Amino acid sequence: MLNLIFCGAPGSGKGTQSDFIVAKYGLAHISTGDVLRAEIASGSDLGKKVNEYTSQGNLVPDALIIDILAAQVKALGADCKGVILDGFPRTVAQAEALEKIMNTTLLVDLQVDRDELIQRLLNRGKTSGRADDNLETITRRLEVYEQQTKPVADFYAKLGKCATINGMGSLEEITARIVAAIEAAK
Ligand code: B4P
Repeated sequence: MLNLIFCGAPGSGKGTQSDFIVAKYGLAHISTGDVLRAEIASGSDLGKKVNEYTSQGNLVPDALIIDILAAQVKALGADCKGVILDGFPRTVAQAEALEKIMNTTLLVDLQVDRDELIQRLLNRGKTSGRADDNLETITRRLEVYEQQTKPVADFYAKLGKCATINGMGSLEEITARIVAAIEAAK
């Protein structure tokens, strides 16, 4: 099984690069951001609760997202070659919960300069219609990332399972760097 975590600041390219790596290795793909946006779009009570957090740039509570993620992991088929978790875990508590249900091969930590992150997300906001792609919310999301998500990479580094990847450059260059790190970890 090849079980990967894509981690990095908002706009670092987790979703973009996951798509290439999923196709190359035939993996399943779980994006917690996509799962939460689908829940909001459904208009459910859970979706309304989730929207209160995400639209302000805050993380949804650990207890909620851990249950959602665990259900997605359990639903993977027996013939699954592995999975990319895109945007999970985002806190150390989520990482600890994950390691009880999945054996992670590697965490890919995408590093992108702050100015570039803001530019990418503002550009995405012109077409995404996402309530969280505006300057105020982006600033809050970057703060949350520094405080709560950066320690997740340290958690996996201590397990010897973290690859720090330069996320600046063309899509192809970044994909090649990620593939090299995966091949070294397999
Ligand atoms: P996510 O959906 O995970 O979104 P993201 O961090 O904004 O984006 P990503 O890094 O995937 O960037 P993308 O490839 O799209 O999370 C949204 C929200 O959901 C969170 O803020 C949080 O509230 C909540 N949430 C999710 N998971 C949670 C969890 N585990 N716990 C609690 N809450 C959780 O790239 C961004 C843009 O850059 C795109 O427009 C792309 O085209 C462009 N781009 C990508 N690579 C580029 C490159 N190399 N050069 C130029 N542009 C590039």
